[in-house]
Amino acid sequence: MTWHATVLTLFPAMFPGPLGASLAGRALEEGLWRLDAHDIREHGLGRHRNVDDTPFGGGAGMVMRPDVIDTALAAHRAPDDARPLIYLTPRGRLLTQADAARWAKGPGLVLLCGRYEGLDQRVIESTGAEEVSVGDYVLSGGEPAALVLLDACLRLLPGVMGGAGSAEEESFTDGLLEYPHYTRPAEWQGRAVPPVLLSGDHGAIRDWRRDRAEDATRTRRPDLWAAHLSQRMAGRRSPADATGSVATASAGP
Ligand code: 6GU
Repeated sequence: MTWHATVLTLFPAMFPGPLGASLAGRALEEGLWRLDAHDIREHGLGRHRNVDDTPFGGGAGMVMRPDVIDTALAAHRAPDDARPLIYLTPRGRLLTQADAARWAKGPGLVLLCGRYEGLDQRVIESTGAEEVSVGDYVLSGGEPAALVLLDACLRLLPGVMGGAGSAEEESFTDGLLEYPHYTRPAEWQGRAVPPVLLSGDHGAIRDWRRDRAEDATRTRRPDLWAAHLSQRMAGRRSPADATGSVATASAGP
């Protein structure tokens, strides 16, 4: 089965949006993945197709009604649908590369995009939707976040990228920011390319790139650097240590 994304939104015209261009767009045309964006308003109530109401307890903004969301979900997601249901919200846990890798291996995703102040809490709970955020800033709705999440998954699908971003390269920069890149001309506006890159010494180039990746991570992203270091230490530890038994000396450098 082809990887299938279903999006529930008040703005279906935002899809595929930027994903219709470039590699994901080509892959969509080739049938390597499938996208259905549905308008939640089609399930709105009354003559005005209302989807939201004022918050109990007062306050600013509007809240999307649980009954409307539930009906929209039921219409576009079969009871036996194995795809994870994700609600895009700045209250969610932060999206990671590991999420994208896991979801890319699965059958696809159902993405629920909120507007206004968000969804009634009860329908989040009753559907078991996973709440995901794409960063610590506030967007006007979940749609751009859904596009970001989809892009992160799509580039990992077989055949979507032309074999670029190979497994070797990913393990080389495992948990690190990328090293800087250079191309012709070798000198430009008085700036030379680092000489090692012109040396033809592939061992030295590998070491230089590794150093630059580590430096960048340490200085720009101390959070990633700390995670990388603890991963590195865990990798050196024996399986017995990982289970919490008494520490023994680890082997090797
Ligand atoms: Cl998923 N939604 C909105 N509205 N804002 C966000 C977000 C999501 N992730 C970061 N900011």
